[in-house]
Amino acid sequence: VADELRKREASGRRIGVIDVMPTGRGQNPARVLVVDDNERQAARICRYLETDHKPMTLANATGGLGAGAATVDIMVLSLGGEKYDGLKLCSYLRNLEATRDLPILAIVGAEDEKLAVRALDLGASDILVRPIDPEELLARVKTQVSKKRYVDSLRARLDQSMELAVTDQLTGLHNRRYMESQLEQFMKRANMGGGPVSVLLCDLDHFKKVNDGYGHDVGDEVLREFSTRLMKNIRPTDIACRYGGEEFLVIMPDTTIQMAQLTAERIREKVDGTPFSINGGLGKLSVTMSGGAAVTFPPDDSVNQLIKRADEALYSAKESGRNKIVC
Ligand code: GH3
Ligand code: MG
Ligand code: MG
Ligand code: MG
Repeated sequence: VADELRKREASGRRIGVIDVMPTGRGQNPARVLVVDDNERQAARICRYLETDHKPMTLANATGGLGAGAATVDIMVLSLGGEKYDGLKLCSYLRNLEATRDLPILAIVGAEDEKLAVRALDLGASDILVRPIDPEELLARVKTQVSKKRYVDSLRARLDQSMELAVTDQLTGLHNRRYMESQLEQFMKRANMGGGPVSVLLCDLDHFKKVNDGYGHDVGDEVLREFSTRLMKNIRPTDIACRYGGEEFLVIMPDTTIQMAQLTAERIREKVDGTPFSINGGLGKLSVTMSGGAAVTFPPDDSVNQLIKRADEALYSAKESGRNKIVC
C-alpha cells in the first residue's frame, strides 16, 4: 500500500494536505490529508474543506504518505477507487504505531453499503456517503478532530500524572515507590541467575545541623545539589531515588560490590571535595555523606534483606566516624 501511494505521489496525482479549521472560528487549524484517486473528486473535497482555509501540498508538507499520515489530524479517504485499495490502507494505518489513532473519515458511494461496513470494521472512524454534502463533510471532520484532540489531551494528562506518581518533587529523582518496584524486578532476575545488583544507600551527615543552622530552605537546596552530584556520578543504567528525607538509594544493575564501592567512593569525594552553593549562590557550605552498599545474594535474596544489609553498612559508616563508605 505504501509503495502504491509513493508511486501516486511521484506521478503527481492529487493527494492533498490542506489546513482546515474544524471549529470555523479561525483558531487551531486541523491538518487534513485528502486521499482520492480521482483527481477531480480530490480537488472538490479539498475545495470544500478549503473554503475558509489555506491549502498546502503533500510534497511541501511531508516526506511520503506513511509519514504524512502520521503528521495530520485526520485523513479523508475515498473508498472504491481503482488505483489503490482503501480498505487495505485503513487496516495498514491502524496497524502502524504512528497512525493507530489517526481519525479516518471514509467516503463511499451511495450503493456501497457493504464497503462502508467493511471500512468501519477495519478501523475507519466515520463514513461519509456520496454525493458529498460540504456541510456534512466539515461537520464530520470537526467531530473527529475534536474527539482526537480530547483523547490526546487526556493521554498527556495521564502521562503527566504517571510521571508525578514515580517522581520526588523536591529533587526530581525517582521516589521510593518507583525504586521498590524496580528493585523487585531486578531482584527476581538476580535470583534466577542474572547479573549481580548492588545498591548504595547514602545519608547526608549531620543534616539536622544544616536545617537548624541555616534554615529548611537551605536544607532543601543542599538536597537538590546533592541529587545533581549524585546523578552526574552514576551510569545511565543506574537508578537514583530519594529514599527518605536526606537518604538516597542508588540501584546499580549488573554491578559487583567492588564496582559499587568505587562508584560510592567517587560520589562521596564529589560531595566532600567541593562546598555546596547555598542561598542561591551567595554562600558556601561543606557537606559530607556516608554510604552503605550491598549486593544481591541469589538464589533466595529479597529486596528487604538487600536494603537491610545496605542499611547496616550505612550504620557502620556512621558509627565509625561518617564521611565514609562501608560495604
Ligand atoms: P546523621 O549524620 O546521623 O545522619 O545525622 P542527621 O542529622 O543527618 O540525621 P537525622 O536522621 O537525625 O536527621 C535528618 C534530618 O533531615 C531531619 C529532618 O528535619 C531533615 N529532613 C528530612 N527531610 C527533609 C527535607 O525534605 N528538607 C529539609 N530541609 N530537611 C529534611
Ligand atoms: Mg537519615
Ligand atoms: Mg543524616
Ligand atoms: Mg540519622
